[in-house]
Amino acid sequence: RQLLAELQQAPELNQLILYYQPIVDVACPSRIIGFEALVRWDHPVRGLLEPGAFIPVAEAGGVIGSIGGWVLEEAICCLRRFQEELPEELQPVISVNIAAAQFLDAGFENKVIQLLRDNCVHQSALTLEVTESVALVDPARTARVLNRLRKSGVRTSLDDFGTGYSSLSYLKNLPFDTIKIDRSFIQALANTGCRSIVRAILDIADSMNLKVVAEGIETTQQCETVRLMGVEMGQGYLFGRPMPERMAIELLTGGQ
Ligand code: G
Ligand code: G
Ligand code: NA
Ligand code: MN
Repeated sequence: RQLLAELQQAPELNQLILYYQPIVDVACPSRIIGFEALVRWDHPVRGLLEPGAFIPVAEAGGVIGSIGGWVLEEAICCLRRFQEELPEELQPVISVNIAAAQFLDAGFENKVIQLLRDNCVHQSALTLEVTESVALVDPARTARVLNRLRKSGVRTSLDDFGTGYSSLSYLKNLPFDTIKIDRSFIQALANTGCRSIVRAILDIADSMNLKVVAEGIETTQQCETVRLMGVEMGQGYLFGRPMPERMAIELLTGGQ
C-alpha cells in the first residue's frame, strides 16, 4: 500500500520525530523521573500522525525494524544531549517502546549496548518497554534477552500491564524492573472492582520487588488515589502530554 511505501522511507527522509511524555514521582509531581519516547510521523500531506495511525501498519508490513531502529538511536542521542545540557541531578531516564519483531531480532541486545557505548550514555538511563503480548511471543527467549540487557545495566519495563493474557505465572520468570499499569484501570478507579485489581497488581509488584508506573493519570483525584494505594510513579495528561525534546528540557530546567 501507499502508506507502507512512504513509511519505509520516513526515517531516511527525516520525517519521524520523537515526543517525550513525563513520568513523575506521584508524591511530588514536579519531580520528573523520566520520559516515555513516543514516535510521530510528520507526513508531507497528512500532517503530524500519531503512532496509532502507522505503527500497526509498520508492524504488519514488516518495516517496524527500521522505524524501531531509528527510534532507539534517536532516543539514545537525546539522552546524550540531556547529559551534555543538564546537571546530573536533573538527568532523566528515557523509556523506549520495543515491538516484537525488534525484540526478537538476533543481535538486538548487542545493538542496544553498542548504541549506548557509541554515545557515551550510561546503560541505566535507558528503559526498554515491552508489552505482555511481546513478552509472551517466546517467553524463554524473552527472559534470556531481558537478562542480558539487565546484566549490562539497561532497565526493563512491562507495558500495558493487566490488558494482556495475564497468566501471572510467567511474570516470575521474566526479569522486569518496572510494570506499567494500563490506563484503562486508572480511568476506572471509581469502580470498586477496578480498585481491587490495581491493589492486586501492587501486591504482586511489591512481592516481586517491581517498581510501578500508573499510566493515564488525568485528574488530581486519580493521582491521589494511586499515591495512597502505594504507587510511586505516574504518567498522564495531568503531568504533561507528549512534547518535543526542547519542551522536555524546559520542563526539566524550569521546575527547579
Ligand atoms: O496513537 P497513540 O499515541 O495513542 O499510540 C500510542 C501507541 O503507540 C502506544 O501503544 C505506544 O506504545 C505505541 N508507540 C509509540 N511510539 C512507539 C515506538 O517508537 N515504537 C513502538 N513499537 N510503538 C510505539
Ligand atoms: O501503550 P502505551 O502505554 O505505550 O501508550 C501510551 C499512549 O497513551 C500514548 O499514545 C499517550 O499519548 C497516551 N496517553 C498518555 N497519557 C494519557 C492520558 O492521561 N490519557 C489518555 N487518554 N491517554 C494517554
Ligand atoms: Na509504552
Ligand atoms: Mn502503556
